[in-house]
Amino acid sequence: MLKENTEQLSTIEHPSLRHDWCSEEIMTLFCTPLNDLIFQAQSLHRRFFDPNEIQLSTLLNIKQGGCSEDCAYCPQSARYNTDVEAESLLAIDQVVAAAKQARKQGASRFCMGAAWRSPKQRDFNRVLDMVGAVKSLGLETCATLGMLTQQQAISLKEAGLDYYNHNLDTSESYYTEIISTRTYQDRLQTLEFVRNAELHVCCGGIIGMGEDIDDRVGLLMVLANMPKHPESVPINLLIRVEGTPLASGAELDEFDMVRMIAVARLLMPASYVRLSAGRSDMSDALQALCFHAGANSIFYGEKLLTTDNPQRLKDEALFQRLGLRAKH
Ligand code: SAM
Ligand code: DTB
Ligand code: SF4
Repeated sequence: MLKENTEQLSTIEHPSLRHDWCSEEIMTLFCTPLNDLIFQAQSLHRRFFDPNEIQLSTLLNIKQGGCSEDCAYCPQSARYNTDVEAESLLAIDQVVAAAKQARKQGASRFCMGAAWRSPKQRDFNRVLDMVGAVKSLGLETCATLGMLTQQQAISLKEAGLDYYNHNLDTSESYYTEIISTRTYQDRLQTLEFVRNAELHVCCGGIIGMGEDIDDRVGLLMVLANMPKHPESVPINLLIRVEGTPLASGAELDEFDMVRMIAVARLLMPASYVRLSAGRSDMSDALQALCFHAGANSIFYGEKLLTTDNPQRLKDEALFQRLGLRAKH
């Protein structure tokens, strides 16, 4: 079935996509009765995607812990006392073995994450080799390594990288409550370098960090008004990890996740919206509602970076019950 998003993953966007959203319009969507919002999102979703197909990405933490940054949500920051041990960069063989396993289990994309502010040259050269090796297995490749220079983005593209993940996390104004060691502008700069290098952009954020609806509006407005929408938009539910400053925040109303996904779907209809971190704490029914609201991608495999993700067999059973298929 030919869907309208076939153009999104090429260089030209579908002509109906908008990049001029204002905050009032987005707020109106957030305040729409849930039944109406989901109906709108699901209707638009069907114009661009097969509604029963879900893209699967498997994550591997190639460099765990010991990070210099102070992101208040993150168990890998060296500033917080969490259970996460600092380790050195994995060897290429270890990465290739994990990628083969992910491919065997049905993932279409393999995402390599490193707990860095930005990559150092020696490490970076090894990551380039990892990207080439994973690409040659026939998997789509994604990396999230922190801030990049323009040249690093170009080198990653040349090595065979398909996607670069770099999240804005929240609105520009709430960002300073969460991270002090780099600015929103720094993040936007890296995203621009990634785009210039003709890599696909994977960019989203986290809800449940104590932000208000205006901050969710602000984040989605920045994403939707980029010159080109990110091809992939991960929506993470904060995992409250013991030892991090956000460990004891208030729990979120679960329908907030559904709304966030539905609004992301309406603003960026040709993008993959990923129901990302936090699925381990969600019921099957809530996840089903998120898919109905337009989520069409997940992280697949028992582990995210340092925290648990649903067991593979549990996800397979859920897909079976919902009649969902993995995208190849
Ligand atoms: N160090 C790189 C960076 O920050 O750009 C890449 C890895 S970093 C762990 C990738 C993303 O994971 C963060 O931007 C954030 O959105 C997400 N993340 C980290 N800890 C999380 C948590 N406790 N709950 C939900 N999402 C989290
Ligand atoms: C994204 O948006 N979420 C992923 C991935 N991109 C790198 C990471 C989630 C991390 C959750 C906390 C952890 O496992 O350490
Ligand atoms: Fe470091 Fe990334 Fe965690 Fe921030 S989110 S502390 S940059 S690993």
